[in-house]
Amino acid sequence: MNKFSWPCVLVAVASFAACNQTSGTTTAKTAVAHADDTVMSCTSNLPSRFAVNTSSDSIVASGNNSYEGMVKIPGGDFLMGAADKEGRTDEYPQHAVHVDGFYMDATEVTNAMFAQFVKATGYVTTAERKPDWEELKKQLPAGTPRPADSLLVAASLVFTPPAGAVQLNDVSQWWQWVKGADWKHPQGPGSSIKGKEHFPVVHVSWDDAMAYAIWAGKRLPTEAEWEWAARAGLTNKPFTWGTEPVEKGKPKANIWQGHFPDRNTATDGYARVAPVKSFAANAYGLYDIAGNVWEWCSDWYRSDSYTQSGTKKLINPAGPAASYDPEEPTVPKRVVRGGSFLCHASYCASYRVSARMKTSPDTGLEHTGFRCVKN
Ligand SMILES: [Ca+2]
Repeated sequence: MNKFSWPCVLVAVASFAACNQTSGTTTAKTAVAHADDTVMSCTSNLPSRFAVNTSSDSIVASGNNSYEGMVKIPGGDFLMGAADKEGRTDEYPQHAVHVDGFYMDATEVTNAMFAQFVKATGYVTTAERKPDWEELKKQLPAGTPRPADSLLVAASLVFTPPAGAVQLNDVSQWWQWVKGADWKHPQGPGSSIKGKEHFPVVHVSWDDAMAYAIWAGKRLPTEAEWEWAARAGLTNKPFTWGTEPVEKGKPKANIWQGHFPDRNTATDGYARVAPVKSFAANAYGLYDIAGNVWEWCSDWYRSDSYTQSGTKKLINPAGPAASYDPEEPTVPKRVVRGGSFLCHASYCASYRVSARMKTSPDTGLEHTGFRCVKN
């Protein structure tokens, strides 16, 4: 088990996991410095993680037009973004948005659902592909040394809790680059999804999620659709269930309890991923829209996309034309939403309906999945 060192993945994780209430900058820079010590610089343009065609060009739609497992989300108008002062900078200002009605998967895509897709198409996920150094180095600064063979392997990032309290600005303390970790082996070789058919699929990249969606005759939600669906008809409430703090009452979502990242009391019943439908649905019938696993959206991420929205109501916004994250300006990123089983009230709190996060589209992690929508 190697400490993760793959640069683009590392950058993505640094940004993704650095979801404290202020900024991910420190975390990302710390992680980049860490990468410099080990393999190569992260300050270049982001290389395609595996430098192979991970697009969904070869995926043929299954032709299945069923709406089974989906719930109808009505169209409507809302104010997108944080209504209170609990948001991070990129959640402001609130701005008026209209979305047309659509259908949304009631649950995150499960291992059983993803297995059907792989069986039908032979699709190989990003995490299962070995990096091609000859292609990869074309996108890195001249003279970048070749990483050790032990790092140029099919691998993914696994949550590995430290033995004791650690600085929260160093995500390498709890993420490890594990050879052989992928959707079928969530904790690496020796782990499996046997008996976990109804758990959400994880270790899927944005490319993987897009490929699945095409095959299923669906698509990924826009960020606006996702937030509208998470708000479930409530106005300016912080959570998909309303206003009650997440720690009060009965467990509302699969998050982290205890002390992050070293002590998880799992009082909600789950230390890692939970089977879908383990917690109550929101008013639209969506399960686990808060917590459990992050969910990919179709949009590129821009930290300033809300400030650029202007005052005119946006109709079915599909996000910016390109990505820009000032914390990692050379790394294109897609939006993820909803938080995960690693979100803790003191550290991340991304189970809030307006919380935004971002990661590079060629990165999968143990706490990242998706659900689809359909017109
Ligand atoms: Ca939990």
